Amino acid sequence: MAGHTVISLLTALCLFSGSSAFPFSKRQTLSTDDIQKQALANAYKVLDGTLADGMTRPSTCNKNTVSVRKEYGDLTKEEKLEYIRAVNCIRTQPSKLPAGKYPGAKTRYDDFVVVHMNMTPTVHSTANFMHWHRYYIWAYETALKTECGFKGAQPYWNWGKYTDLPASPIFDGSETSLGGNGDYVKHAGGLMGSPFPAGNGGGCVTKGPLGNLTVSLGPLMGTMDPALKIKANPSRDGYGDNTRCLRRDVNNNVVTTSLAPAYLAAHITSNSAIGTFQTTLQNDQGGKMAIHSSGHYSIWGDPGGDVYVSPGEPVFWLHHGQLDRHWWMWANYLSDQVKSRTSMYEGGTNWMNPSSAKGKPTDKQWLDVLAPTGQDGIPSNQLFSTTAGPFCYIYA
Ligand SMILES: *[C@@H]1O[C@H](CO)[C@@H](O)[C@H](O)[C@H]1NC(C)=O
Ligand SMILES: [Cu+2]
Repeated sequence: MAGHTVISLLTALCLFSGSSAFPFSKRQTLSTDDIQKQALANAYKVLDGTLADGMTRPSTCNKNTVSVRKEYGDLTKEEKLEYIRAVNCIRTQPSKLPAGKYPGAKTRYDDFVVVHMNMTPTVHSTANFMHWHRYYIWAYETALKTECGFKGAQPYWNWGKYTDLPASPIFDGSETSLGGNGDYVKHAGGLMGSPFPAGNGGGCVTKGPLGNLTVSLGPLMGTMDPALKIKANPSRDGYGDNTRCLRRDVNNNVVTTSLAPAYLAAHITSNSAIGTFQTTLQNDQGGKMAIHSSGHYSIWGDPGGDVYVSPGEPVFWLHHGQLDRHWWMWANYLSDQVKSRTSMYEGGTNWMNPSSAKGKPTDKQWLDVLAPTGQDGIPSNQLFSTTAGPFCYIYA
């Protein structure tokens, strides 16, 4: 079990980093809103067959059936409450993992955390990083639908939209939020990667619909101040039952820098190959925290700041939904690039080994007990498009 080996996040993030600064070579003319509009228009052309993306898709996925994932703040009150209901539901369904194997896995929600812990070294800083997480989020959305009767689509968090994240519809602590910030406790700032100061939370989340929620798996590679004395897991692999409160330190430290709309647009428009797109997304750039880590450390906390256990933070799915959208926008916003970008695949197969085998588009991806029946082991080349293979969704 690779989870036994605890390496520093800094090391992990730096493994594939080149020395070059963020490539701002092209003049920026498009905003993230422009990019979204173009990507959506092209995605519809792909669906009606007037633009080829090189994928074959079933006729059952079309303009009328495609599911539309929306930004959390754009959901109606009823849609937000329905999402919260479904999240609370999956947190009370029984685990489908072998009994006793993972004592901390008490609910169906915990199954998603365990599988992520198992997969961490082979799905981060690897060729399948975007593909596996797309597949994983879709499995979560599918479980909400099939196991909890969820009627909506998985929402995302548009990073660039909120300059005051603790006051955003996601975190404002209101009845339609995904819980508030953690209560304030004095703690040191983050030291991993590019250091950042502590925010106004750090303690248990006690407000909002997910207030007083507990987590039991991990920590395995927690990043919070040791002075907070977060309980160590009884098992070295992090799978033991370590029931404790969900902590957050929702903060604005990186939202105005590496999550600012202009920076995000530049990231999309200045990387034409998936290799540089992925590495610049995941590795800190010239003192700026990487986009992927920035989303995680804008929530931070326990287990949100723990690369293995982070899906235990319920907003994980909105952050990674946006990451999937960022990739979708990159692949789709230029009509003459849709076909080539859709099938681009580059990188290794293990984050701790830069000379690990190169990932191949035919490599199968695994979800274990999370996969809907008959849908495990789908190759990466069936996960290239959000409207082909097992998927049928777009972003609005
Ligand atoms: C969480 O627990 C505290 C202490 O028991 C209580 O005051 C608070 O109302 C609870 N919050 C929620 C959202 O249930
Ligand atoms: Cu992950």
